[in-house]
Amino acid sequence: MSTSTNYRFSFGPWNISEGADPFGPETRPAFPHEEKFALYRPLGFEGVQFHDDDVVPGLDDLTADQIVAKAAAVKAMLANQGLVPEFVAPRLWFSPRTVDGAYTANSAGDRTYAWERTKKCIDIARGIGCKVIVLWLAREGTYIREAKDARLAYQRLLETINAMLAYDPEIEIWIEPKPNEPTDQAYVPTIGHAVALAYASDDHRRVKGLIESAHAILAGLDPSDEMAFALAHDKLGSVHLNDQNGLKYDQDKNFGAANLRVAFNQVRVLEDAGYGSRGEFIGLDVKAMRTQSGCPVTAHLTASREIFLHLVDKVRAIDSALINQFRDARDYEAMELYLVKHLMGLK
Ligand code: 3MF
Ligand code: MG
Repeated sequence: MSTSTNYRFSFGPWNISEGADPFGPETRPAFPHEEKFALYRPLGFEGVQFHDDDVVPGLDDLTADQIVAKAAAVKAMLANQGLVPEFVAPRLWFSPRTVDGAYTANSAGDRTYAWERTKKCIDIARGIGCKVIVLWLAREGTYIREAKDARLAYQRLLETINAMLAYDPEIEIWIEPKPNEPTDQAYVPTIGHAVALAYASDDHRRVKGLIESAHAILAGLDPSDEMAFALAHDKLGSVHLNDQNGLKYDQDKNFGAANLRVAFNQVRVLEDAGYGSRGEFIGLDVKAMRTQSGCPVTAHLTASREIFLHLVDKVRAIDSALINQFRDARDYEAMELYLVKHLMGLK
């Protein structure tokens, strides 16, 4: 069943980047961070995804008062621009104190740093009027299995989630699973792992997931089935739509650019579930190609949004009576031909 959701879109300021990769430096000048926010509305975006230090740069070196003051200024800026903060994520992968992970680090001192940083992240979210913390558990995993006690690591993740729920009774936590990169193996590789953690927590209604297309593909899974699983549990907080060309480094390609049918199915699953009707965002996490010149680069954002909206039209134009006939007859060959021709714009 198709809905008529009016989708609203979000991205994070890191999506306007300078083209550096592990093998080479920036290829474009930096566009000033504070000026990125004026781009959102004209590009068709309303929601801003934040890392904690996108709101308060250098927060490790600031006092609590300084952090509160900066968050208040960002809140006012967002209001002026007509923007909504979608979530704040603690950047727990950059510091020398998170080299071996954050909540699952073997070092008690590093775990303490991670918790202090997480509380600051929650304070920042509160300061900008946002009730969602996203946990991309970047370094919660291992390069070699023997490095950590994996059972203990899961307990530590659960303890952290419970401590966050208790620290602020109003926040939701959305876990963004990813199977690898930067670690060899991550502890929360799929939405199933995230949902298990949610149900084990002290208040599962406040623990959900954020599914990134590329991360699901890296786990060898179909993003649309991952989304459907989360939706079946009412645990799809948001999405990071993008694309990924096979099992290689996390590419964050434009939505639909590598596999249109996989993208179509994500849109179909979201549409069928009425995703977005309660204000959920269509979040993008897409990276401009290194070869692209200009400053700021935004074509990858508008392209991904445009492709999403075209796919919404495609989903709404499906002949569902015909699909049901094919299902009843168990004629999936005919169903597939119909769908591929539909995607190609053929009758
Ligand atoms: C890593 C990611 C991250 C997260 C972001 C918000 C750079 O693969 O997808 O984007 O989405 O940190 O949690
Ligand atoms: Mg992401």
